[in-house]
Formats: sequence, C-alpha cells, structure tokens
Amino acid sequence: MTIVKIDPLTRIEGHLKIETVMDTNTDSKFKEKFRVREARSTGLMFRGVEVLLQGRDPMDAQHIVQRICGVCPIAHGIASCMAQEVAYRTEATANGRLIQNLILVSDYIHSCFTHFYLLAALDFVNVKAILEYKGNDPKISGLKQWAQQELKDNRISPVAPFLPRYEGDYIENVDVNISLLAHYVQAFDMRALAYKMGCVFGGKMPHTMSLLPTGANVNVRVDDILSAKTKLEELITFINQVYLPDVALLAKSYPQYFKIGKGPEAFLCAGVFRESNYDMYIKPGVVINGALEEFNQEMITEDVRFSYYSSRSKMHPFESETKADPYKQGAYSWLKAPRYKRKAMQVGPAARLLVQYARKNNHEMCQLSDKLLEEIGGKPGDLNSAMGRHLARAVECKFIAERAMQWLDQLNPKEPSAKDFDLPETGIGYGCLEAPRGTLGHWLKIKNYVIENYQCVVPTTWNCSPRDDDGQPSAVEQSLEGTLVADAENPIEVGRVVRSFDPCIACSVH
Ligand code: NFE
Ligand code: MG
Repeated sequence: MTIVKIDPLTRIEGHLKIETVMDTNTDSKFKEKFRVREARSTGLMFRGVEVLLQGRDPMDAQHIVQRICGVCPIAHGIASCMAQEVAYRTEATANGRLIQNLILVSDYIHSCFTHFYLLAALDFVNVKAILEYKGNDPKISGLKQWAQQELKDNRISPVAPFLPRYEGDYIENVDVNISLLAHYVQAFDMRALAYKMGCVFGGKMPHTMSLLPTGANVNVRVDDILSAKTKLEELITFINQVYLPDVALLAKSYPQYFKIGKGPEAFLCAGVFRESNYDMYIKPGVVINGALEEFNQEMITEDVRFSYYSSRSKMHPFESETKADPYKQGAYSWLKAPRYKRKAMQVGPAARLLVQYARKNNHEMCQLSDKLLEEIGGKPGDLNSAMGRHLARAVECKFIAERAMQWLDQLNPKEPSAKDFDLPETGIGYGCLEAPRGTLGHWLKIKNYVIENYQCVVPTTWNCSPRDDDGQPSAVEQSLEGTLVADAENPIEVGRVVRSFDPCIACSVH
C-alpha cells in the first residue's frame, strides 16, 4: 500500500489536496505499477461568505457573492439576482436577461481558455519543447529564453506551473508541443478579449457592477452591440480555429483518457442562459443511471459528517447553516457534501451535455460531440471521463459563443434593461443555474428587510466534496478509484483526472 498526497493539486483557484491510497497493480495487461484503491478530496481553507451575508441588505447580495470567486463571479451574481427575483415576486426583463447572458458568456469563454490552456494542457504538453523553437514570434522567443534560464538555474519556478512538474508521458511531437505552447501564449490575449466583451455591458470584469434583480443597470446602445459583436466574432474564430481543434488533437493523442477518470453515472444540470423566464438555452435535467428526470432543487441536501462544520447535517439549503468547527473529529474537508436524492452527483460541461443528449435538446451540439467522439471510436457515454470533460467543455463553448451572437441581435435599445421592485420585509427565494464548472444554487431568506440566511451550493462542492453521512465518496473521489498510475513519485494520471473537473476551492468552500 502506498499513500500519495498531492497538495495543492490546484494551480490557481484555491487549495485542494488529493490523498490517494494505491495498491500494486496486479493486472499484467497494464504496464502501470500502481492502482488507486481510494481517494480523499480536501478543501484546505475556510471562507465564510455565507456568514458575512447575514444581516446585510439583500440588494447588495449580487455584488458580495461575486467575491466568492474571481473565475466564475458572474454565475454567482446571476444566481443571486434569480433568488432575489423569486423573493421580490418579480422577474427579469427581456433586455436584462440578454445582458446577463452576454456577461455570463464572456465569463464562460474566459473560463474555458483559462482552464484548458493555463491549467490543464500543461499536464500533456512537454514545455521543454519550447527550447527547440526556431521561429521569430517575440512572445514565444521570450518564453524560450525564460525556459532556458529556468533550466539553467534548476530553479523552482516563480511562475509555476511550468516547472517543476511531474515526469510522465507528455506529447512527443515537437511541433505539436510548440503549437500548443504558442496557443498558451495566445490564450492570454483571448482571455482578455473575452473579458473585454463582457465589459461592454458589465463595465468591469471579473466583478461586474451591472447585475441587479430583473436585469442590468445599463441601457442597450447600438454602438455597444456592435462593439460586443466585433469582439465575439474574434473569439468565435479562435474557438473554431484554435481551441476546439487543440482539444480534438489532445483527445486523439490520448484516447485512453476517455476510459480514465469515470465518475458516477449521476449527472445534474440546472440549466443556464435564460431565453425567457421559463426557458433556458442549456436545458435543466437529471440523469441517474441513464434515466432522465426533471431537476428539482427540493431534492438537494448538504451533509457535514466529514466536513469541518458543527452545523446540522442532511439539511435542505434553506435550512442549512455554516458553523465552522476546525477541530472537528473525523472531518477532513472544508467543503460540505451536497447530495441530490442522497446521491453523489457529477456536475460540469460533460454532465450538461449528457443531459442535453437525454433530453434530445441542442441537437447540433450533440452532433458535433458525436463526430469528435467517433474520430477516436468513442460514444456519448465516454464523455464521463477525464478527456470527455475537456471535449464537452470545448464543444459547449463553441455553441454558447455562437448563440450569443443571436442574443446581441435580440437586444432592443428602445426597451429598459431592468424594472422597479420593492424589497419585502420577509421573503424567500432561490436561484439555480449552471456556472462554467457545473450546477450552482443560491438560497436566500429575508427577515426585517435584511438577509437572515444565505446558502450557496457550488459546482466544485458537488464534484469535490468529502464523503457524505452515509460514507458515499464524491464524484472526484469516485473517479479516481481504479486509476492506474505508472510512477507513484510522479502521479501525473491523478492530476489529469482531477483537473478535468477544473476544481475551484475558492468557490466550493465560499
Ligand atoms: Ni471559482 Fe465556480 C464555476 C462556481 S466552481 S469557479 O464555474 O459557481 O465551484
Ligand atoms: Mg454552502
């Protein structure tokens, strides 16, 4: 038995520790020496945003909750607006919904580029190939000079994650490595462009001041529509010509990763991008062992047996509490353990796409996914894997970016972007939607015109939670069980599986 800890596993986005117990692999079909028997996922810090919301003006909530994260703040802001709309007994205006969708798309695109190029691809790309770069792009030459210096000094990189790194089966083709590194560099500008598109309506990113219940506090102007379109066109070109082909190339280079990192056959999707007050572009749904059901937020509970909280366990988020207990016996994570009908669910782009398949919705998205899967001899079920999550994320990114062009056309400069509402003395509301990394819900209770309780259940809380009260491991913990590892000193396979979920611990503990 070998115990392997990776701490921190995350490259940004908070501190996640993964602890695995490995046995010797006895299956001679595989050359790897180790096999993960079980895994524990640990969020290493406490945040307390739910606590600091208590007693505050509910109308500030959409701004405060955005501080949960610098990567997916818009989803938090919109979840809060939706919860407030329910509590105030009002709903979003057409322009308001569209503006919220557009700022959220900007955040999704930014998140996809960040995750793929900056956080995940480096588990596959051989960064040392940059030393063989012979072209004259100044940015890539700069990267080469920097890498030369790093290697010369044998230094722990001040700009991790390039070096140090685990040794493993990186891409061997020098040209492919250099091309992916060039796109890594280009991705910085594209991330900025994605945010600039969001700034047209959001004013600033990542934390926008534009969101409010019923919509947004900016008027629609024709020049803004044109400005956003120009930026979005460039982003769509990058997605179609660079990002999606790079992900497809990686998928073909590592087809075995469609069989590695399989999580529970339990997929949750709350739906996202409001097309009307009753319909969303990505449709909600739940698929458990192949059976489709409607998404119902009443089925969500949060367990804390293995979490550093003395709060009551198995509570619905309206009744949940956040009472930190850092010395709790038996606890091993600051994440709570959300469950849907008592099941550990998998959330994120693969779960969303599998729900769209089950609902026979977004036909073109499913068709492209089928086509890319066919190229490696795969099926939709293979999306439930380390590489499947990358593929699903890139396919979705293309379609939401293209759909956003139509939302820009639907904006109406003659109509308002929000409407008046009254703050009630008491009220309750919830808002559920899909953040880039999966299902997000906010639950709000108002008493005496202030927030009495505010609870968030967040994508990474679903994926990376500790075990629940019944001992059931989370999606990430389950997806690591059985993973073969060539070298326990260089557990690159574990990193690849966990990073396919794009865990954000800042979000998940909130
Ligand atoms: Ni901090 Fe987040 C997303 C949310 S993940 S990135 O996407 O909500 O837990
Ligand atoms: Mg919470």
